[in-house]
Amino acid sequence: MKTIFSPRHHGHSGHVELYDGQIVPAFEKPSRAEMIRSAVEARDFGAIIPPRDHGLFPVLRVHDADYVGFLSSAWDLWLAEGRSNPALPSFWRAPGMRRKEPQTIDGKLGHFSFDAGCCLVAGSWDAIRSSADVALTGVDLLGEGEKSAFALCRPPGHHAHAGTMGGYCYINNASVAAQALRDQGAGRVAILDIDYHHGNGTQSIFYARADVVVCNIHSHPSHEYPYFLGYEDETGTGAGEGCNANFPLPWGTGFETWSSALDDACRRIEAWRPEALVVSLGVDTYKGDPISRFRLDSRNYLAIGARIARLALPTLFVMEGGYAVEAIGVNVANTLQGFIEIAG
Ligand code: SP5
Ligand code: ZN
Repeated sequence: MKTIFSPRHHGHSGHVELYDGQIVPAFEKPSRAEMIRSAVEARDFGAIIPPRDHGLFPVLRVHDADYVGFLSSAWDLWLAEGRSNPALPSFWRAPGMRRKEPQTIDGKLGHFSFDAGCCLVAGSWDAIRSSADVALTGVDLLGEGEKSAFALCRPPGHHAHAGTMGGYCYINNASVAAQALRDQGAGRVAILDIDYHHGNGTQSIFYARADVVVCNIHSHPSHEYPYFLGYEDETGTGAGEGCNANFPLPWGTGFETWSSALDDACRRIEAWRPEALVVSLGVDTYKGDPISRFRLDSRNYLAIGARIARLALPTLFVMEGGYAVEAIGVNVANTLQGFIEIAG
C-alpha cells in the first residue's frame, strides 16, 4: 500500500484553539503527521510519494465557491487589516439573523465557521490545499489499479461542511475523494468514518444523495463534540433516505462494543453494494487520547484494519483525527497492517 504525504502540511503550524476557557496551542499539530509518516515508513508498506497538483476544480465539486474563495484569501485580508495573530473566529449568527457574507475579515471568519477550533495562519491555505491533493492523489492510485492507498492528510477534513470550517477541518478531504471516485466512474462510493468524533461535514455533504453512502461510528453527540449532529435517527433525506447510518456510542466505550458497531457498519456497507470505499481514519478512539473518551488499545487497530479489508473493496484511507502523538504512529500503522494482512 502506497502512502501519499506532503511536507507542505508544516505550513499549518503555530495555530490555536479555544479550549476549556483558554486560547491554547491546537491539539492538531504538525508532529502528528510526522509521527505517522515515520511509523508507516518503518513498517515498509510501500512507497511514500508526494501529492500531484489537482487544482481546485475537484474541491469545488464538493465545496461552495465563496467558501473556497474565503479560505484562499482570508490570511491576506487579515494581514491587510494590520493583524498578525492567528485568525480565529469568535462571532457566529443565531437562527433568525441575516445570512449575508460580511465584508470584513472578522465577520467572514464567523460566517464560514461553526466553532473556534479552526484558525488560519500564514501557511494554512497552502497546507489545506496540499491535504486535498494528498487525498486526490490517493484516488488517482486506485484509478491506476492499486487495491488500496493511504492519504496521510493534514489538516484533517471530516468536520468541514460545503461552506463551513470547524473542528480543525477546512476542506473535507474524504468527501472530495469520494466525489472524485464517482467522477472517475465508480457507480456508488461508501465512506466509513471511524474517527472518535462524528463526521458532521461528510454526513451533511452527502445527506440527500444515494450515490455516496455514509456510515459513522463515534462518540454520542448528546455528550460529545460536534454536539449538534450524529444521532442514530439521521438516516438521509430525499433520494438519500436510508443512505446515512450513525452508530453513536457512549463515553468509555471499549473495543468489544466498538468492534460490534464496526461489524454492523460493515454489514450496512455491504448491503449498499458500493464499488469503492473511503475510510475516514481517526485514531482518537485510542484510550490515551487527550481530548477523547473511548478505550481502544493499540493492538485493536490491527483487528479494525482486518475487518475493513474483509469488505474486499478498493479502499482509500484518509487521515482524520488522533491527538495522542506518542501513539498515533503505531495506531495508524497497525490499522494499515491489519488491512494489508488480509487484503494483500
Ligand atoms: C478531526 C478531529 O478529530 N477534530 C476534533 C475537534 C474536537 N474539538 C473539540 C474538542 C472538545 C473536547 N472536550 C473538551 C473537554 C474540556 N476539558
Ligand atoms: Zn476526531
